[in-house]
Amino acid sequence: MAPQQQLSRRAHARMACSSRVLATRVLAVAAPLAPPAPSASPAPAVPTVGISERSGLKHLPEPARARALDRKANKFEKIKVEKCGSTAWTEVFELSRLLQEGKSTWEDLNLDDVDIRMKWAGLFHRGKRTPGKFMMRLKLPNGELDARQLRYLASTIAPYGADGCADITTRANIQLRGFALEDAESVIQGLWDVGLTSFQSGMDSVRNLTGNPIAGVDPHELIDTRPLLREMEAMLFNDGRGRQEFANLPRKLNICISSTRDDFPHTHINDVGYEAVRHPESGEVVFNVVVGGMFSIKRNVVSIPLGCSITQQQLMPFTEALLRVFRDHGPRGDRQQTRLMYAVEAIGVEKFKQLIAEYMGGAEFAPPVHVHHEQPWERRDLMGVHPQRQPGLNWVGACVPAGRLHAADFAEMARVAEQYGDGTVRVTCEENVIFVNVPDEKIPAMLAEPLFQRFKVNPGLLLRGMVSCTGNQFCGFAMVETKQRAVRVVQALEEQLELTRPVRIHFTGCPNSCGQAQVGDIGLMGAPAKLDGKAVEGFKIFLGGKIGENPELAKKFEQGVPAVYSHLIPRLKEILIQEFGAKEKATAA
Ligand code: SRM
Ligand code: SF4
Repeated sequence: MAPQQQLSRRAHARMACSSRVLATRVLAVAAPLAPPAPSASPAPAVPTVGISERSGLKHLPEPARARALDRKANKFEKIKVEKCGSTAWTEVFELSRLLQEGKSTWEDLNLDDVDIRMKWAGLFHRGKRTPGKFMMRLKLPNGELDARQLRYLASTIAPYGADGCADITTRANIQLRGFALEDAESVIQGLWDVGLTSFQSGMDSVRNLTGNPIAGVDPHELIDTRPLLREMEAMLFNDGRGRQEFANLPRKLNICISSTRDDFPHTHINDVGYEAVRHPESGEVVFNVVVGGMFSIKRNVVSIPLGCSITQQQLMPFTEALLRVFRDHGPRGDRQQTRLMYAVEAIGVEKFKQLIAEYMGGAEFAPPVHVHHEQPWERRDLMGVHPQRQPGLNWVGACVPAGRLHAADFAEMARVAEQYGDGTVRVTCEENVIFVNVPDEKIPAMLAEPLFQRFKVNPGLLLRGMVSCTGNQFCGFAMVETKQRAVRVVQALEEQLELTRPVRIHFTGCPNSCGQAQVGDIGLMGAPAKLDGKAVEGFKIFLGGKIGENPELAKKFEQGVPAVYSHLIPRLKEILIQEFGAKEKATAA
């Protein structure tokens, strides 16, 4: 029976099954795939007597254990108590093999494994839109990929034909689409072989680590964020094999390191932001710590200073200790109130900092470093050709409309990166791609490559700043289609308007705001609307997001705007004319 049919049957079963467990075949608990993770600071002892090997309680010390068991704990805590998300990565190979060999069927599967726990292995069942197919989210510290990895990614989605595509994400990462669970083993193994991983990219774990997309070639950076983020990734996730100790956080956690005044990775909307600053006395580069930035359905808030700076030597143990404090002391009740900001607010900033110091064995932190700049700094535009700090070399930023990629694109990016650059690329939080280390003399031939007909190095003033989340093509939360609509709307606006400055338009399919509507000059968030008295797909409009130095979140401007082109395009035209100085093109009048 096709997974689609099985799933609809299973969907009915889900409603009838109060225990939420359908498994008729219980998979044996596989041995952990790798040795224990390296540890920068000692973990508190966790008593495990009487707790099953598979329970999420196994890695939780008190008082987190009590919170996870509390009757007010949210449903995901109950799912984790029953069986830890880390089992998804210890079982996924066996599961995939059993399915492939016909020794197991979709009907044998545990629904919580398929729809929830697999996310710890980076496998997201797209049950609502494409039943039976999975999205695989990678981990890509600093958004960096080399040609071998790009070619491998092409090979993973190519077999799925029209279903196989990929997206650059708003956390400078890659998501692959179209997978059958049967293929998980070979793809994950293949990712490891080329130095990539999908483990711990979803659910209550740390998301992709973001940094400066032009790290190492940037004339203005204070520090190269790549080695720091690679080390952090290796430490937090056991070299991509998964670290069970951090598989049961109260909620997801976003971490970034910013090394320039541009704040490319948006420290203000990350749960943990490390802002590189040069200490005026020692000359050393240290990190001011900000915490608690987040978007959600219930709350959108920028991060607050933790009131300290840390040294480069403290960066890894500090991060590890912060995660343990969050794991052990973070709230596990109402799911909408479990992000880091809630933990910091409940514990108090000073006490939270003190706990981190204690978990580090009595560390001391310096006060934050205040840096005064005489001149304001305009956040740099990464599109186009730019001289690197290495004389004679350039980085080339190209616009990938809405971040959508296909197998052939990965292969072309690999070829172009090798032929003209150093064989590597970086993907950005704006869902674009950057080629690095291109010698001056190779620029003209490189720009003549067919790839740049589609991925333009000098896109229009709207397209260059356009961002879009996944939307209803694949995402079950979406209230609207986003990616195709974003490209079409922006194209129409560029055809009809004369713009004098870039305007960043962010499309996001629902209030989770993965497309960061509150970050855009204009933010469009999927929301209900009515047209001629009938419910239609619509948007809430936000205006005035500022990024870089002194960031601000966009504010709600209007709601209930129908998403149909005949309404949306004229309304956006008016906004661009009234608020952003655009003019109607003479030919379009
Ligand atoms: Fe997100 C959940 C896609 C960045 C806030 N996000 C989801 C899920 C996993 C929901 C689901 O299971 O379908 C979406 C998967 C759709 C799909 O098929 O692609 C999804 N989020 C994305 C991506 C792919 C959007 C994109 O097109 O780029 C981004 C993947 C980043 C990555 O590589 O890891 C993505 N999500 C974000 C961001 C932006 C950021 O990190 O700067 C946010 C807002 C910032 C934040 O997290 O504070 C974001 N996503 C959410 C939330 C709301 C979190 C909350 O605290 O309530 C959810 C819902 C949830 O976690 O329950 C969510
Ligand atoms: Fe899905 Fe909503 Fe996130 Fe868009 S914003 S990817 S629709 S959860």
